[in-house]
Amino acid sequence: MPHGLGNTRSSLKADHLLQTPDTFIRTPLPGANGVEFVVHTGSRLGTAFTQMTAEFARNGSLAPAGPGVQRFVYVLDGLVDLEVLGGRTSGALTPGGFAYIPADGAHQIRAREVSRAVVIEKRYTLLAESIFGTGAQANQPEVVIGDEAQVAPEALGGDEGLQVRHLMPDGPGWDFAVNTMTYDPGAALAMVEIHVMEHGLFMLEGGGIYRLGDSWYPVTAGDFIWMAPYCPQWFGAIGKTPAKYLIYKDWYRHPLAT
Ligand code: UGY
Ligand code: MN
Repeated sequence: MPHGLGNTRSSLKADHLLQTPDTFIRTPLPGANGVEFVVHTGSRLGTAFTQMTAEFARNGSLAPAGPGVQRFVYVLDGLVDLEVLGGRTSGALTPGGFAYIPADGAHQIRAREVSRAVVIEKRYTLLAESIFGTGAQANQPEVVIGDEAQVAPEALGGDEGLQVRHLMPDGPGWDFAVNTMTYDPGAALAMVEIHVMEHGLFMLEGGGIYRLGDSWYPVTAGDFIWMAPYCPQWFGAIGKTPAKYLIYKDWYRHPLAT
């Protein structure tokens, strides 16, 4: 029965959202042409970042990010052209390709064919607002274009079964991180994490069990998860193929920074 008699794995609680594809509703957004969005999380849910899946028709294009807003794009399917205006940089992103555009960086994103991409946006928190009483200098974020397959993995806490790829540069200039985490079948986080950072997570491959707060959920490729600050979290991979997810977190800012 298509409606499943009201059943879904999706669940919204005060400190987390599991959103499964059967509950996705598409919406247009102003300025974008030929793109439908699944807005997974954002200010309406009380998060400090926005995460969406953008579904592009051929030639579909995104509007610029808002003033002061950084953008990160990770291509899931298709072929997406990025041009950073001023002739400085451009790239053709295929699945696993990603790009970061700093706040107010003029750019164009257009799909050359039917495509799908994760789009994460966050208002930039100036370092000066976060280091109280100092005039510390830091690298200003710059455009990043990359391919996840070319990023060297690191074993998490020495566990070779759990490989992390850091897609963003790390340093005081950058106020968020996006990583992929790949779990061999049977691999798991070594601990239940409880931390100040919030997460947006998109399941790319495989599946397993996610603990969120006091609930345990079966999750699989295509699912989205939001975890609020301090949401207890743990994942164990189940199945005969690796489980992999893309995960956002706010990073490197004093908790009193706006
Ligand atoms: O980076 C993280 O906090 C990551 N280990 N969290 C997670 O996978 N839920
Ligand atoms: Mn975490």
